[in-house]
Amino acid sequence: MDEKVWEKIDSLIDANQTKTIKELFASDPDRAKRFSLEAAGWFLDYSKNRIDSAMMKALVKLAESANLKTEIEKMFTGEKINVTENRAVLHTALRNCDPNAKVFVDGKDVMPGVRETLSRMGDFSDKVRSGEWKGYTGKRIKYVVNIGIGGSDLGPVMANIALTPYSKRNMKFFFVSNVDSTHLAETLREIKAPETLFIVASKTFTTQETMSNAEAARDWLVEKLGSKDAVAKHFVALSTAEKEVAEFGIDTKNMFGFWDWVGGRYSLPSAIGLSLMISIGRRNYSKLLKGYWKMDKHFRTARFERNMPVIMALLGILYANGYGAESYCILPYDQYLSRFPAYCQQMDMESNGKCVDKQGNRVTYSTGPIEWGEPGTNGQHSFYQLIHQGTHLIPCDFIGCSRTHNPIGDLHDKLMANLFAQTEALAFGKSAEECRAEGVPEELVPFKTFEGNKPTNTLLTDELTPETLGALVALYEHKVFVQGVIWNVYSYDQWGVQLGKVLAKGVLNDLTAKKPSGKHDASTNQLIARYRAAVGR
Ligand code: G6Q
Repeated sequence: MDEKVWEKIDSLIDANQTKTIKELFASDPDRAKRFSLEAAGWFLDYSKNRIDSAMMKALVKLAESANLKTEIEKMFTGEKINVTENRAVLHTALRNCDPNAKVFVDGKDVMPGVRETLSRMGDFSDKVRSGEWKGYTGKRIKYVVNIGIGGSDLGPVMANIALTPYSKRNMKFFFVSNVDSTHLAETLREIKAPETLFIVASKTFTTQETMSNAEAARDWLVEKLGSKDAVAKHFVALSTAEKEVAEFGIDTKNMFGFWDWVGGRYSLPSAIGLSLMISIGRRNYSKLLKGYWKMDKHFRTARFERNMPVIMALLGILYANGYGAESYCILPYDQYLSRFPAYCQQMDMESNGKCVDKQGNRVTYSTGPIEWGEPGTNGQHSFYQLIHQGTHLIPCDFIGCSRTHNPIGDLHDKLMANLFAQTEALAFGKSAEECRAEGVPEELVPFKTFEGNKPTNTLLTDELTPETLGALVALYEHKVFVQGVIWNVYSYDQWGVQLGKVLAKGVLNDLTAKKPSGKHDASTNQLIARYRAAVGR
């Protein structure tokens, strides 16, 4: 990161140390308006942050000094910015709705393939939704089970919940990810084989968890329907690995492909979104892509001072690197976004959880923050206490929708009142004087005082729709991208995940072999021995 720019930011932090968010509001009546903007159906109010115009200027310099503009173009135009895997990073091509767009990788336009897959997915989901696609015994599909993990699970799960109001209510959707047999077993209890479609979602088609669950599901289906021929009617694959898909026994006509330039955690708008498309239909799925695309265009073209993902990224960097904040909270005040924090957690922590810069040196500053969150108002009755009065600085994003899909009495007013009230309380707190004026006994004043000055962003949309969901996901994707550029880390590899995949194989051999190798450390050997004894090996 540019040290000169950081000197400026640090000096502004020092100068502002005594200026609380409350004082910043008091001295600037236009503040709320100035530090707000709209893009792709979302309104961002970032005025409740520890910033003024000088700070925002310095932060924008940070982006400029990292050549952000050039880096954005590199991503959108298919340059191989995922250097350690020698791959382009083109999730933006998946939702490029311009019918004339061309995007080249290795001299080949990828857009015809993107459009062709989308159209095949559309035809297939139409057939499943209408009942034209029949199972082996001639029954229509009622249950869809997506088997995948990580990037091949979290996006579809999050979006399926988020877009429930648009879902086909006479069908049921399940997501099996964990290699814990309980996950599959409990799902199998809920479904009927003749009416079930299994979607095996795996970019590599080699992931232990997914393949084990898929094989077990295939055995279950064959046993229930009495023939291996049933597999073709009940299994489809979402993958980049045609050979492995065929080996599994899935007809490659029923395989929906994608490409190595789609990272797992960015793959929701690829074939990985098939379960969602079946649920909400191809038209709503197109609207989701349109929402993504709107945010993509905003990100690519808006100047940094008015660029929503850039602003959110810069604010995150201010707290992580300027104030030493270690974590960061995402708080959706919409039950349909209940899995959005978990989805962002993977996207952010897998992308920027890196301690080595692009030159291969250990970084001297903190990178990706610990990200967490729960839907409001539940969190208010658990961990908000620590955000209000604990010793950690935890910047928060509050996300809300002005209209609910389910109006019941004044519940929605109450929900939104809570959202706004929390951001107000976090920013402005309650002083000792205010407590005394309320008649709080002197001995309780220290406990009932709220420092305030806690930074929050508020994101508002009129309604959660396929389009606004797409835009929201793209917003966070691009925020992560910008931070990766400024931290100078490779955001699109995940060697830590790969390590886990390799390690588990070695240990599995030792759990099941006649004699364990004893090659591990003393603790791991002991745990392996204890497990073997308990299961009688
Ligand atoms: C995502 C990661 C990881 C991946 C899973 C599943 O960016 O690479 O979460 O999505 O490990 O991988 P497969 O899709 O290959 O099964």
